[in-house]
Parts: sequence; structure tokens; C-alpha cells
Amino acid sequence: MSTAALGQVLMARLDQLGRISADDGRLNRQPFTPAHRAAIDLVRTWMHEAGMTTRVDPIGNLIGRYEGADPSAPVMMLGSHIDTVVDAGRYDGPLGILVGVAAVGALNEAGERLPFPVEVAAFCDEEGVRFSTTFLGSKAICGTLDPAVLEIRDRDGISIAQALVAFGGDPTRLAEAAYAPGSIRAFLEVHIEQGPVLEAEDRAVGIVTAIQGQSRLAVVLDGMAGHAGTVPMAHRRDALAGAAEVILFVERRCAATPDLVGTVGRIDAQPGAVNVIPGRALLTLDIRAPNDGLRSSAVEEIVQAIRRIAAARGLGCTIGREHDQPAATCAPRLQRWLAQALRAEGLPVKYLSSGAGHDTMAMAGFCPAGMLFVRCKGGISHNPLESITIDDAGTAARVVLRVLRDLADPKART
Ligand code: HGY
Ligand code: MN
Ligand code: MN
Repeated sequence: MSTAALGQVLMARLDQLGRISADDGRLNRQPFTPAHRAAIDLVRTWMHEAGMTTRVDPIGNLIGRYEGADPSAPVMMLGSHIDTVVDAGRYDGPLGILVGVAAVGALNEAGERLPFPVEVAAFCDEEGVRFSTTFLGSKAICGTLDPAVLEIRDRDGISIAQALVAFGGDPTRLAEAAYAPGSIRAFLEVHIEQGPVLEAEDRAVGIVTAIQGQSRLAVVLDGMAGHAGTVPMAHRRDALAGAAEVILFVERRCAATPDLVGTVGRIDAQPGAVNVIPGRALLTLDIRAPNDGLRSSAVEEIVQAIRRIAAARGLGCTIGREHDQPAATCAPRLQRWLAQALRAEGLPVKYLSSGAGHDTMAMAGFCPAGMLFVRCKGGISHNPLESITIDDAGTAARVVLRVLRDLADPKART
């Protein structure tokens, strides 16, 4: 199948999957929801067409398997996440899943059986939007998911465990989702770059060298709700005004340090009435850096500043540390395999690091893991304007197919 044909099928499927959402008019697909279930059902049909068997594990990962000549051989795993942010683009996550399905489909169409099984994982939750913890699916596969996270609740007070049971999963059988050490030969994730580098250098794809670490915190500031017309300014304990000072501190502190980024992505002012002084403000923090020391010292400084701002304003303050993921290095062997495949496909070899987090970070602690980035227009992501080209999608599938066939070659350097 030509690159363009591979790309056409891929893009049509990405469009179709991109229409499965909890909301009208925007893409919002959270874990353990009817939209998640509908997305699994759709991707499953494509996996079956590609000659794969499929299963959904106890944490809600969909896993397709293309049997190998030796079913007991360690698995070559492909894949990415099936969940999305709110008002998302349609490529962040699904591209990696469907490129994997397309590569296996090409093998199946050619009647090729590799010496090892190939699996494609559609991880249940990577964005961590619903439950503010991430990598639920990939961590379960690695056996590193802390059962305590199952008690984390969403904004409606539903815990992960409750959502999982309602979804048909089983929080008591997480251990069954875990793979045995050594049973995954390597994990390769194809993902849009979500940044401007490949486009600026006119490269369709690039090899990821490292993924920066990330910290997520939940801050609650408690002041005193009151009448917007009668409470003099000097007597107020306005939680939202305090949050505003925190947001500007985060922006200034991160802007002043190269490679450090900080984001307050969500804020809730309560009770949220036009004529009531906000008695409570809830805000989320996302702090990232390629260097873990740089990130953790920034987090500590920001935590101290939040406490200082709250004290000066007579606000109560609680800070929850929701997520901490160290920076990850992509396995040299994956980088080597990808470079060899790019050269064989007549493509320039380009290396770059990742500012965004990915399931590869969780997998990297369990097996050799790596990523292939695909150019995206303007580097735009986490936005419905996210876009890639048919050719680039096809090129990514071609490269993955080449890696799989290279690995099947007994002379392959593993
Ligand atoms: O937030 C991230 O970096 C990823 O998109 N989950
Ligand atoms: Mn992603
Ligand atoms: Mn994302």
C-alpha cells in the first residue's frame, strides 16, 4: 500500500474516531465514559480487520494482538492513549493507536507473520483531565499503578474505582493488567509533536530523545464570601484575588527560568456569583522542565509563595501534590531502530525532545521505550485546530512497518 493510501485510510479513521465525544461540537472523551466505550468499540473493529484479536483489560485499556510465529516471544508493543483533553484535537493520542493498527494491517494484508507478537495498546487515560492523575493505563500495564489512586474523585465526586466498575472494569483485578517483566520487548509510541520544530525544519517525522518531567498540584484558597456591595475592600478575604496573585507569581517565576514552564490550567471561583466576594478559589498547577532538579526547586519555591500570599491575605490554603513524573530518556536502541528505518525509507534523521508528557514516560521504566514524532501544523495541540497531513500520517505508518520488519530480520541488532 502506498504512503498516500496508508495516509488516506488513517486520516479517514482519525476523523471518524474524532467524532466520538461526550459533547456536541467539540472533542471531549474522558476515561470510563460512554464515549470511551464507543471509541473502544470502533477501534476494535479496525483491529479485527487488521487480523488482530482484542481484549479490554481490567483498567479499561483496549489491547489488540497480532500473533507471532512464536506466541511466547516478548511482545513488540505500539500504541498511545484514547482519551482526550477538553475541546481537543483529534490526533493527540489516537494517531499512535491507529498508526499501529495500520502497520499491523499492512503485515496482515501481505500475509506476513513476524517471529514475535505485535500488540497495539489504546491506553485508557493519559491526559489525566478527569481524575488529575495520569498514565492510569500504561502504569497498570507496567504494574506500577498505586491502588491508592483509585480513590481519587472527579468533579462529580465519582472515584476512579466507581467509574471503572460502572464502565465494566474491575479495580480488584488490576494485577491482571500487569505484564510480566521482560514480556514486552519494546514499546514504540507515534505521537504528534505538539510543537513547532519539525514544521520549522520541514521534517515529516522526528526521533524523540527525552521527555521532560512534570508536576501537577491542586491548590485551594479559602477566604470569606460576602456581599460585593457592602464589604469595604480593606475588610475582604477574597480567595479569587489571592488566586490571581498566585497565577502571576507562577508566570513570572517560570518566565524567568529558561526551560521551565508553568501553567494554571483551571480555576474555580466559588460560589461564583457576580455580586458575591469569592470565598473559595480552586486552581491547578502544571510545572515542567527537562531537568528534574530545576522542576522540583521551582515547585518548592512556588509552594512557599502560595503559602506567603495566602497568609498575607488571611486565606486558608491547602496544596495537593497530585502527580509527579520524572523526566524520561527514550531508549537508545529505539532511537537506533528508528534512525535505521528512517534512513532505509530515505528520510532525514532528526532528533528532538518532548515538552509534552506521554505514556512512553510510564513505559520507559518497564521496557525499552521510544517515540516517533509527527509534524503538526503550527505546533498547535490541545486545540481543535490540531492538524497533520495525509502524507505525514502515511510516512509514520511506513516507518513503523519498517521497524517491525527490521526487527523480524534475524540479523537485526536488538
Ligand atoms: O499534558 C501533556 O503533556 C499530555 O498531553 N498529556
Ligand atoms: Mn498525548
Ligand atoms: Mn495531550
